Amino acid sequence: SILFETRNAVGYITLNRPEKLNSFNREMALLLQDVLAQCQSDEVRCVFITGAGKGFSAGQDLAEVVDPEGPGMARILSEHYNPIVMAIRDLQKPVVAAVNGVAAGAGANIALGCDIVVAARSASFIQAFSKIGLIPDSGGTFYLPRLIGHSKASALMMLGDRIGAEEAERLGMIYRYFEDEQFMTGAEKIATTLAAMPTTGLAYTKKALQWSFNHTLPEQLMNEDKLQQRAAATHDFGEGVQAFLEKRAPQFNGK
Ligand code: LHQ
Repeated sequence: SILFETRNAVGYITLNRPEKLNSFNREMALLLQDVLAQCQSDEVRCVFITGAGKGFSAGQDLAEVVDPEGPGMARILSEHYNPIVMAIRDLQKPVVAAVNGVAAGAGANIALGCDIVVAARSASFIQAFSKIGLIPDSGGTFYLPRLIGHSKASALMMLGDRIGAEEAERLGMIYRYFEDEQFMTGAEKIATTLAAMPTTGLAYTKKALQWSFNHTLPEQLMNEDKLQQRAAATHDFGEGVQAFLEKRAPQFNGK
């Protein structure tokens, strides 16, 4: 239920249960954790997550929740979604969510926990949880208010409205949308561009942004200083400066 391949230093992950709109059952959640762990390899310099078929992901497979043989509520977050959200956050490289169609519930919030979220114009986002009596999970209550502000996050999470990709871009929930015909090319271009950039510098950028969620300005300035010195010690910084001075294209190796 997950496809994974590495091309041009991009780890392409495809959620692949299209007949159920790529809703997550235990198998797919554990497989996603496996492939995210494989993405720690230095050969992968950018991770790309998309969905097979017409949806991105409809969130939790609701049939599994009521299945007496299923994992049960006590395990779904701790064993399925929380490790996925943390794995995306902890990967030392950019993770791009390419939202090809509807992203609902945990499917929406896994996307929002990625570093760059792009969507096809026909894609949509639904905080579907409230409609079945649940609370938004998979990091949604952390990321969404930080992305679009408390009032909009609160309304979207309580009403469970479906919002389109254009609106999601306007709200600042996602980086941008592409027309459907240009979507895959545009999204993959972002990933291949990132995969050829200074990976370590991007990893420090990701760290510094995460740090800003719960630190003061003086702490943040100190952290920028520390990370900047580490960035300046990388091969890619040397190469970037050298290439600029020699008026040639840089050859970054990610280190
Ligand atoms: C599905 C699902 C689905 C199973 C479509 N499950 N089959 C955490 C902790 C523990 C418990 C619960 O959850 C969580 C986290 C969560 O993610 S909660 C939120 C769960 N997700 C939802 O409530 C969304 C449910 N889905 C929908 O509302 C619709 O499917 C949307 C609006 C996403 C898409 O609508 P349509 O484009 O009209 O597609 P569809 O409804 O016809 O779905 C296509 C098929 O996929 C259909 O199967 P069928 O056999 O009838 O063709 C659906 O039953 C199945 N499917 N979502 N979550």
